[in-house]
Amino acid sequence: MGDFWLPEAASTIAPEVDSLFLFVTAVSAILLVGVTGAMLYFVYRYRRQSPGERPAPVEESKLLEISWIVIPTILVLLVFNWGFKSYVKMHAVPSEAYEIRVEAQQWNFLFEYPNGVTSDTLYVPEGEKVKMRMSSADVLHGFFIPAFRVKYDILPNRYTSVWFEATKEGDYDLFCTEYCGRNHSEMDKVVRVVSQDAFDNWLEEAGTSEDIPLPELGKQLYSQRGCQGCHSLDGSEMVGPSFQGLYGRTDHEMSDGTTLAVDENYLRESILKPEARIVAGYDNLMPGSYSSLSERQLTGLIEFIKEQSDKEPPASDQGQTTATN
Ligand code: HEC
Ligand SMILES: [Cu+2]
Repeated sequence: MGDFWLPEAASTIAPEVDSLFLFVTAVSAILLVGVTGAMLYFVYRYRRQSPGERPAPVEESKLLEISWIVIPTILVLLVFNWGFKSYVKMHAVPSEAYEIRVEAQQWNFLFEYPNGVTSDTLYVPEGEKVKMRMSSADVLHGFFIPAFRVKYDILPNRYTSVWFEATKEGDYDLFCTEYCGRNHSEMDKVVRVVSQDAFDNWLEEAGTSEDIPLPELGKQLYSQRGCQGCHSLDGSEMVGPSFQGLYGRTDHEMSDGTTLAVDENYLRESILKPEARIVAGYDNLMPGSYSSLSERQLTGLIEFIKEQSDKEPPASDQGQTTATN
C-alpha cells in the first residue's frame, strides 16, 4: 500500500509520473530554501548600521545574470520535455489494447466487456494493456484511478479514452472527479486486478447473463431501425454509403472537400446528427430521428459498423475527428 506521500503505484505509467512529480517537488524545495536563505542572509549582512549609511554602488556581474537566466531555462525545458513525453505515452492508446466500455451516469459507473458482460466492479487482467472507452449518459464526470495515475474527463455526446497496464494484483479505488450533482461523492468503485486466467474465467462465468453483446445488438438494430434500407454491408451503393470498410478509413471525403478519419466519434455524429457532415457524392437524406437511440443502442450500432471493417482504427484516439484540407 502507498505511504503518506503517494498512493501505491500499480501501473506501468505510475513510476514515470511519480519520478517527474518528485523531481519537480525536489527542485522547488531546493529553490525555496536557496532563495529564502539568501534573502535572510542579505537582510542581516546589508542591514543599515549607522544613521547616515548609504548602500555601496552595486557592480554588475555578467556571470551571475547569465546563470540565473540559463539555469532556470534548462530546468523548465527539462520538465517540459519529460512531461510531454509521458503525456504522449499516456494518451496514445496502443492499437492492441483490450477495450472496456465505461458508461457514467448520475451516480454510477457501468463497465461493459466485449462479450456484452456488464459489471460495476472494474475487472482488469494484470499485465495487459486496457483501453477504457468512456461516455456519459448525462453530465460531465471524471475517471480517476489514483494507483494507476490515470485521470480523464467523461463527457456526454462523445467518447474519450484512457489506457493503462496494471502491474500488481489487488483492489484499487476508482473515483469520479467532476462534481456531478448531489451524490457525486458516492461515485466510487473498485478496480480489481486479477491474473489473466482468473479474468478469463470471471468473464466467461459472468457471460452467462442474458445481456446480448453489443455488436449483436447493433446487428438487430441495423435491420429493426431501417439502416439496411439505405446502407449495404457488401460495398454496394444504395441511398447512403456502404458500411463495408468504413471504420478506420483515414481519407474519408466530405462534400465540402475536406477529408477526415473515420473513428467512433465520427460514426456517433453521423448517426445522431447526419446533417453535420455530408459524405461526398451523397445527399443529406439520412433521417435525423436517431438521436432518440439509447447510449447502449448507439454503441451497439457503432460496434456493428466497426465489425464491417478489418482496418485499424485511425491513430488519433482522443476524440476529435479532425478535418483537414
Ligand atoms: C433514408 C436513408 C437512410 C437511412 C434509413 C439511414 N441512413 Fe445513414 N446515411 C444516409 C445517407 C444518404 C448518408 C450520406 C449523407 C450524410 O452523410 O448525411 C448516410 C450516412 C451515414 C453514415 C456516415 C457514412 C459515411 O460513409 O461516412 C453513417 C455512419 C450512417 N449513415 C449510419 C446509419 C445508421 C446506423 C442508420 C440506422 C440507425 C442509418 N444510417 C439509417 C441515409 C440513410
Ligand atoms: Cu460523476
